[in-house]
Amino acid sequence: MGTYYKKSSKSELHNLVIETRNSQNEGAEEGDNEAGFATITEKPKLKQPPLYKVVLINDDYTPMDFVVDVLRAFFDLNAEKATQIMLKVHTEGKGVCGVYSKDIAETKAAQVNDYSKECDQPLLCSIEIDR
Ligand code: TYC
Repeated sequence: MGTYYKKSSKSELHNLVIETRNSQNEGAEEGDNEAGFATITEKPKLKQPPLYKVVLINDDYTPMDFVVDVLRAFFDLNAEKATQIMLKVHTEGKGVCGVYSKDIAETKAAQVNDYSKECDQPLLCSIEIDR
């Protein structure tokens, strides 16, 4: 409801915020401090930044070996893991190569698409929100 300032016995200026519960401070807890002033404890307002999945899409033309090489080169995967992901994409239609911040995910997908074009392969990579 407002911000009130009151001098404490130590002559320090204390910032006393008194608010009623509403949609903006859901989860806030009201109480009293040792000095008897009304206090409010609010949830931290910072959120975790979103993460994005880099997704490889199946097609009928790109050679399996090319896909495995791409996965090893751009996603730092070993031959076994790269083969697993390639086969998952091949059988299920798409598969996750990795999960990154938005910038990194966009860059990786663009690198794969640029490289595939350079090599005249139709292989496609996209990103999807993870959380
Ligand atoms: N389906 C392709 C083939 O049979 C292989 C392939 C796998 C292509 C994964 C794209 O993202 C892909 N040669």
